[in-house]
Amino acid sequence: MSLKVTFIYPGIAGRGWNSLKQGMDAGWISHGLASLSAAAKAEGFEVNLIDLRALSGWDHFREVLAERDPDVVGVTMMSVDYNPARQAIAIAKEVKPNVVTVIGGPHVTIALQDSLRIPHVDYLITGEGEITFPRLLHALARGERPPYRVLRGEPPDLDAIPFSDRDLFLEEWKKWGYDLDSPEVPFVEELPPPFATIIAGRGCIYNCSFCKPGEDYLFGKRVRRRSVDNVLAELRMLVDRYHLASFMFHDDCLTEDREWVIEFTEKYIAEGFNLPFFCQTRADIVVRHEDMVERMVRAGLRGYFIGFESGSDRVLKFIRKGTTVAQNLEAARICKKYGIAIWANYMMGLPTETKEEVMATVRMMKEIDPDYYSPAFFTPHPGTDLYDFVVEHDLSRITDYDSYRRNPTEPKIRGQDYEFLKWAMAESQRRKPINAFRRWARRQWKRLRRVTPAKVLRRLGLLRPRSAPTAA
Ligand code: B12
Ligand code: SF4
Repeated sequence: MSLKVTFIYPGIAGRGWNSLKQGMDAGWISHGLASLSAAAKAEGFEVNLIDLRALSGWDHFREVLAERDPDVVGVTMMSVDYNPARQAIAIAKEVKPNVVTVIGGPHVTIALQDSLRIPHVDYLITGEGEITFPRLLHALARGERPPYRVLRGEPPDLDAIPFSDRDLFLEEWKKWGYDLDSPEVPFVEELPPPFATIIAGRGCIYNCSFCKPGEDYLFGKRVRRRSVDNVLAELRMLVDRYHLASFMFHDDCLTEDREWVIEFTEKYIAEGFNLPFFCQTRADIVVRHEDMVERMVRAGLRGYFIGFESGSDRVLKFIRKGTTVAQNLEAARICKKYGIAIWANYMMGLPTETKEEVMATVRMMKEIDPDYYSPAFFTPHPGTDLYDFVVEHDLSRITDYDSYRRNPTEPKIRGQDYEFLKWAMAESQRRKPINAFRRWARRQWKRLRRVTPAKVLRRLGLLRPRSAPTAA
């Protein structure tokens, strides 16, 4: 018997219904589902997707789900997705009582007991799903019902699994009128469409207390990276299929593996790729490996995501970041030297953080003068050591799963003055006049360089417009 699977992407906690194309939270695919879809399709199963972000509300969801009439519903879930995931599963069982419901994703792995409390869930798969989920589908197709509700996902060989199924999302989005001709929504001017995200590996060797150890439960303590050739083959496929013009690596810290990066840049250039790309890195790595930065720029790197986090060395130590303020400033200097855009991630309102330390972050951000600011109020995420610290010290002000989103208006912990933090966050994004002027001048210069004598003559009406029809 062939089974029909409907995956559900529940990511509406951030931007809500009808929110596609509104930034990265609402314009990027879930590689978890896209990878599971590719694995299930490769084994002959019929797969489709319902992305809540593209729908208008629960009634709409109910209607679409009834039309799809799936045998199996698979839901992915970060902690922030708990409420919509729970609601989607309840509706699925209401619409079709004999549908088999399966959930997986970071929250299921990190907070299994909590996930087990969700009603109407038949199976929970922890860890990675590419091998275990199709195995479950085969069993169901044979009419078997595995006796255990919790199945431990077996980590796959990342070079052996098929590439993420981007069409799963793109085709679904198009059904609801989104006119995308890009696999994902581009988010910075340096990366033109068609744009896609790509993952070269899973896991992270670092140990920041606001992030770890949760991800170790998901992917293991070591990083498993795909071969460079496998990643390049995926890029080639993306160029052929979607005319890819730019991309972003999702890896937690791509640059942690210097040898991999060097091999990648060499082969990327040798094979004729020149697409601009962004990736995530750390300040200490940028400082320690300036030569690697230079190689990456030559290959096409246009921007780094850097977790600067704080302008206080005490706070950086407290969160086990393993970097210093001096490294943060030096990394920013190096990025500017090579013309790399800086996407600055940083936090305010950490436990034990004082107002003076927050002001140190404000000052640091003014020095760094990034191209893109990405501040957040510290949010204690389940599965992290800092979450446990917050719980132990009775500091949490999070009353609902929705508050795990990075919402800069929502108080997250006790002992912080959120009015002050809101002000500090805004102030951290106010550029020094000299920096603002430099940026303005650079923009004007860029604009001026685009002006050609022909354009000036056209403006003055002395030259025929380029698109004007010629006389027959
Ligand atoms: C890219 C990314 C994003 C992107 C895109 C997210 C997306 N659509 O997937 C953006 C920037 C939008 C984002 C936002 C956020 N993110 Co994020 N993100 C990541 C990152 C770096 C990569 C995700 C990824 O593609 N992984 C690779 C895929 C293959 O893994 P996967 O999705 O986990 O899927 C595998 C398994 O989980 C499992 N699985 C997954 N789903 C299902 C479903 C079924 C049915 C089954 C059987 C199995 C299964 O099988 C999959 C294949 O093996 C991860 C860290 C990481 N390295 O994973 C953090 C991570 C997922 N994000 C995290 C967080 C906290 C957030 C935010 C809440 C941050 C914030 N405060 O704003 C927001 C939430 C956005 C929202 N929905 O409102 C946390 C989640 C922690 C938690 N407790 O849930 C992570 C783990 C980072 C961390 N270490 O803290 N994120
Ligand atoms: S914050 Fe970044 S560098 Fe630190 S452990 Fe998490 S993914 Fe790794």
